Amino acid sequence: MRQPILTSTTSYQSLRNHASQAREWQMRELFAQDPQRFERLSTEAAGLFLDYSKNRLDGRTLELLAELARERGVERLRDAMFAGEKINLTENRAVLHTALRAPRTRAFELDGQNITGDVHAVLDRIKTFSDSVRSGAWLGHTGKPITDVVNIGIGGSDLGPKMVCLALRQFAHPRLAMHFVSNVDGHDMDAALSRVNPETTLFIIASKTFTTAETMMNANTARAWFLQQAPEEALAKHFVAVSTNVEAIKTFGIDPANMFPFWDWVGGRYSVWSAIGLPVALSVGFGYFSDLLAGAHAMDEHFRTAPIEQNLPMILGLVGFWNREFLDCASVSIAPYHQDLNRFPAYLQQLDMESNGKRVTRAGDTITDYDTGPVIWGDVGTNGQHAYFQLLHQGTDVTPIDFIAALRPAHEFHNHHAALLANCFAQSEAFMKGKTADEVRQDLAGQPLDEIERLVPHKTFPGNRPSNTILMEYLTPATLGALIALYEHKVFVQGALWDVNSYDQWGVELGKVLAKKIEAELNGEAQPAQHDSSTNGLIARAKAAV
Ligand code: G6Q
Repeated sequence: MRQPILTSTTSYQSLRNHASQAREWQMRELFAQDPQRFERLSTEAAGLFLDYSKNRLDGRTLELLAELARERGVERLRDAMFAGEKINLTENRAVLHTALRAPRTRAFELDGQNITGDVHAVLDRIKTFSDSVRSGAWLGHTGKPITDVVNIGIGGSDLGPKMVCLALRQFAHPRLAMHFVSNVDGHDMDAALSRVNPETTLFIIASKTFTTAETMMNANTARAWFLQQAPEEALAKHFVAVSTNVEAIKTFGIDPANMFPFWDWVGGRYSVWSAIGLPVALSVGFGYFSDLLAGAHAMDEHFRTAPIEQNLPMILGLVGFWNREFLDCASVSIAPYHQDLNRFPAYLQQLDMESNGKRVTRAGDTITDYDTGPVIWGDVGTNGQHAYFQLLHQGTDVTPIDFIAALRPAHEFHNHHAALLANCFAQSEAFMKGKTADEVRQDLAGQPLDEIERLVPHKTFPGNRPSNTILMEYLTPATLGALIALYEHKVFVQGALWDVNSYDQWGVELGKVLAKKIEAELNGEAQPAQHDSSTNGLIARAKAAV
């Protein structure tokens, strides 16, 4: 159904009027005027605490944003997603990653069928398989236990399991080393194969479609490498597949008994909860994998039932929408102050940008008068502080930041943890407060006056720069699950506000076909086609170098 254009809605127009004043607000003053600001603008659920008080908004802003969410039917669309309606309109698919993390007792309907049984049947197989690899009962073809797992996949079939395995390294099995090969660049495969022994390596070919060119090339290379050192019948002990495409798996030579299925209603970037999470179950064990799912489910229940004003994903989505739409913030920086979350920004980059990087509405109308998904980027603190935080503090663009931290460490170097948290909190304070010219003058007191005045503009910080802080007690499978689900639903909320289909990815599909023609030309299998002079020139240089 065609929605009214976002900018024509009553609540959007009220927000626009409100924003003309809010743009002038100084957060320093908002904090000074309201000693309860932190209490009022923070909330918690599913083991996560969200402080959103360091944003340029007040209670009225939030009321208006909640009104907008109601007018845009965000709750209605959320309910449709949970009910298995085919809200991915361009692919005519349901969006049911939430069903992957629901308990056995909870029914999820798709086309009148309860799918929870299918989900748990695959989970049971993941448990049996991961238990046997971890215990050492599953043996390689020469009778040795598995020591290395190589996951071959790309995009959604790589980023999630890789990020989670790194984040949960404290829980990992000591005998099993995890490797992830995604890039078609042979250096990626070369690096992994140089570290493993075919007798003790398990390859997981992870591809929803089982047609993705990079993954197929990598899978074939891994198989050829393996078969140079082992007989054909050994494949069954060393190659398993995760996919929705049984036929393609058989053609590749993997026994369907070694295939872990999932379904077309699971989007690639939402698939870590499915069999695509097999590397996670192998690394941390099925018990912790279940805790990851349970943490996400707790966030699902919160998202599904809590009123907008107390709903973490709604709030995070609405505040981000405010920054993007009314304060002109074109990017968001993700700053986990936790080394084990070092792949989290890359993971969110795909989740958010592939979902909401769209320029037409769900009905196909071109969006001309508002902005959609921002650029997502970042790195762990404190590293980022010594690199790009300069631009965040003093550049001409205002970039909101999400700080993420665990209150307690999983190590015993407590002085390190105090230093880490101190940096995290000090940064958000500095972004909010900035440093006035008078404060700089006080700092420089004692130096010659003309020298002070020369330095003042350089050492002044505008402040008033927005940030959220998300805290958890420990980084555990459950809190990580809740954190990922929080961002999934945030992306949902923003997609609903912007009226874009967050669940297709035609830009990614384009990439899957684009290179084929040139690859054939580079390999001499096709005559050079008529490209532009730049592309022709580049192809010619590459051919000359062979
Ligand atoms: C995710 C995207 C994309 C996809 C990869 C891999 O939402 O669609 O990143 O996951 O292109 O696709 P396959 O799993 O089909 O190989």
